[in-house]
Amino acid sequence: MSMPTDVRRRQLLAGSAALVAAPLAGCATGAPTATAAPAPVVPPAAPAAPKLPAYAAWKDADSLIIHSSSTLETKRSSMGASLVTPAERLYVRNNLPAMPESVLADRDAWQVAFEGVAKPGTLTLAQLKTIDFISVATVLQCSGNGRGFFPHKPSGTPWKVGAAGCVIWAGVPLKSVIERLGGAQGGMLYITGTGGEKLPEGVDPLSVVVERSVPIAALQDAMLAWEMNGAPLSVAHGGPLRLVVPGYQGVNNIKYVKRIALTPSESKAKIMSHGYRMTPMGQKAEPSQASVLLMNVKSWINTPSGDGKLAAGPAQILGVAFSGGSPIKRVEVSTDGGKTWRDAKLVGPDLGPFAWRQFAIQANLPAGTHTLVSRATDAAGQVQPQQREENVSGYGNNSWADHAVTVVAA
Ligand SMILES: Nc1nc2c(c(=O)[nH]1)N[C@H]1C(S)=C(S)[C@@H](COP(=O)(O)O)O[C@H]1N2
Ligand SMILES: [Mo]
Repeated sequence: MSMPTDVRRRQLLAGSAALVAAPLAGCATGAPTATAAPAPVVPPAAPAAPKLPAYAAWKDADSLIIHSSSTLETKRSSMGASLVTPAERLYVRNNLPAMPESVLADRDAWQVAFEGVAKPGTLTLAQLKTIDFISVATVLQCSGNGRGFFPHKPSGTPWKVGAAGCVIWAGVPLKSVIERLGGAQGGMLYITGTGGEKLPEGVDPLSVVVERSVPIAALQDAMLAWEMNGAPLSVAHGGPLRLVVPGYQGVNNIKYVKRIALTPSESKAKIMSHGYRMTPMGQKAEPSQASVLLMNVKSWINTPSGDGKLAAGPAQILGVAFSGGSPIKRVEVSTDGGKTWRDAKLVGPDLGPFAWRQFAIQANLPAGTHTLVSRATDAAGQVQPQQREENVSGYGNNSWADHAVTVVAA
């Protein structure tokens, strides 16, 4: 089913009460859409268009898979081919309901408490802006990106490739703020960031607060960002102020950051102690298991996306590759599911080790079915593996086989 048809049909049917009540099975059925039946035709299994949540109403719904009001995924076919992901298409993931729009009423008045430094205290965003400045491009990726390819169907959003984007931040280096506050107190091993969401009442705050600790070495690159892609940070992406830890998995990039503490140990919050752990199959999550910290080397193809028709013959294959802060050195592409490989060209601007690199390669795709895969290697010599690392919650999937695009050229 081609996308424009789908979109038109959704528009045609929007507002139909009968449709809203219909089962959401349409896309998977492969039901023909180009029948010559007389109008009005309401295909029995037509999908109701899920709506964007209010805090993200400005996003481009056609580019997104709306899993829920707190999980929006960029379609593979909407990743674009010019490096930076537009905010309108960038994925969203909220563990707690997004903060109200009112937090943006007076951005400069936003306060952050700093602890574990020689001179602890609270600084406003206005004050933070006077300390120093940095702008960095990073890949923002949920550690559950690719969960949808795990055969055991872990609980959580079944993201495929679109819980990731490459964006440009502007803000202040955290290091400069810490220096301004007299430097770290002795014995501090972690940077612990706390989200500003209002917590539900009647539950242990540690069971719900979004608070993550990253090794203090991350101070080298960490920043407090108030702008993304040239615009003041939206509530959807953590405005007015967000902790950005370049190279680290999404969850470590704390939105609405209200507290930064240098700490001798990891946060006791559940999202740190038991959430986001690489729990081996058949086991329970425990603090002793690896936490999702640095991103691993990964790439995938976005064009062709597998949606729509592909004309047999010469084709342009495009995709993205990144690692957790080591530059991408090489991307190989295979059009036969990994039997034979050729080196792709790295193209487009190089926005540094935390951004993704685009790659391109021309291929001849005769009529038939082709399995397109890509495999990235970073400057540290890490090679994207064929297989995912199995784990209970489906984190860290960088398997090249799982990210294959199957196309039928005709
Ligand atoms: N305060 C706060 N920060 C948060 C979260 C959250 O729920 N609350 N979710 C985390 C997770 S799991 C991810 S993947 C990213 C998502 O960032 P985005 O919604 O801007 O794409 O934010 C992280 N930071
Ligand atoms: Mo995430």
